[in-house]
Amino acid sequence: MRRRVTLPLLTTGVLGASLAVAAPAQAHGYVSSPPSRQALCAQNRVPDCGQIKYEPQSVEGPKGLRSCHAGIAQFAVLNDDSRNWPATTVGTSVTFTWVNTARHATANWEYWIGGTRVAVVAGGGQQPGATVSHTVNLSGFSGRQKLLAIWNIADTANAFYSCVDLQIGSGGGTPTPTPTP
Ligand SMILES: [Cu+2]
Repeated sequence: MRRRVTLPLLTTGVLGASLAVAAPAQAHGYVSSPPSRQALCAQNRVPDCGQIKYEPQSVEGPKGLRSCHAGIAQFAVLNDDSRNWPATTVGTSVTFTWVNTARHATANWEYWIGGTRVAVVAGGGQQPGATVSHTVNLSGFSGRQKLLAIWNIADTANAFYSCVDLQIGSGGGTPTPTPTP
């Protein structure tokens, strides 16, 4: 599905840019809250993201990947940890909300931190709503973490990927006081 949209864009330059703006009407899904990397790009909170800004819902690849960009070269910025992605400060219970611009029948949703699958939510092969929220228990993790959220589609070999940068812990958003000399 993604290829139909994006392959022409790679070869048509300026025309491609205008088509890309229209792309969000048709495809897929991504984590909007806490904001995923592609959401931050789409909201202009992180600059210079390239094409993903116009189609944050299009990070689609084979099931089983563990990258932020699903191996898609034009979305490689999403997998670049050196970009200093803003992290959302959260407690240990976090509600993740997906925006689904196409409501694909769902195998499940997975939430990973590093090599640990911290949560899985069954989809039952059903079509989800236009938004889906899951509350995930992240106790056992603290500090800055990169969480990978995965939406596994029931009737294709593919999944959608969203990386969410979190600052997990007791701070509750209170800045750490700066020591005075
Ligand atoms: Cu789709």
